[in-house]
Amino acid sequence: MGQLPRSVLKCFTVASCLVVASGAGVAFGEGAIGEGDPPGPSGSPAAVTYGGNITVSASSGMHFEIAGAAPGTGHDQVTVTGNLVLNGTLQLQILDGYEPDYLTEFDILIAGSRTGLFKSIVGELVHDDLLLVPVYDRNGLGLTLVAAIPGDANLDGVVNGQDLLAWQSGLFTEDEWVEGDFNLDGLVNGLDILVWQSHLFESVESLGGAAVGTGASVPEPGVAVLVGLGVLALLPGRRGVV
Ligand SMILES: [Ca+2]
Ligand SMILES: [Ca+2]
Repeated sequence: MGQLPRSVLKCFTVASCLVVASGAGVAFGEGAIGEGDPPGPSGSPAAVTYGGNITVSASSGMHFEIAGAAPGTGHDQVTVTGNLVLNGTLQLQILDGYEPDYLTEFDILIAGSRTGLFKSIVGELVHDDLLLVPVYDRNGLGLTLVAAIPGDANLDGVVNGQDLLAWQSGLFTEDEWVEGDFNLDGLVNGLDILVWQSHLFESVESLGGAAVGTGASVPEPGVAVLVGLGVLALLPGRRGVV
């Protein structure tokens, strides 16, 4: 029997635990998610369904263990049948040195309806060229993690001009990875393009990785010109810092 909400909805301290679970309040599933503080390295991923509504407060968050691609056995998955309101911190813990193939997807949250986003993320970095990025409502309502190359906004396995276009369209107005928030700080601005620039033309193939899904395409040589000409001019207040 799964344990909700305390074990699933990670409270960083009891005093700051402002997560509210309401509605039918029936939790079922196997194992528990996010037990312990912090969870041990030998934790056990689980899939749990909560038959109500869950609201995550700004001072709290949710914790997910990732050790494989299969929900419930490889990684934590929480299904909320009601409304899910997100805020606070998304805390990821990669177990046992797991290194997913590029573009592997992990549906960690499934919701009847969803509003809000996690405002910060920890534990997303697998290594310098691979991280788990949050993508909302990718496979139905909820949250999916995608194993991505830094800067790959459209998640096609290559960092190129198409990702620059995504960043441009999201500049100063959007707040998600697919819109150009490459450093995952909730803002799309000049700092993100530095991430994109440092990984430009990297692909799953060039990194020696195995791709899941659509695979990599050929980079566009012409993008380098765009980088040199205009990008640094879009770094507000960074003169002398970068
Ligand atoms: Ca791309
Ligand atoms: Ca950003």
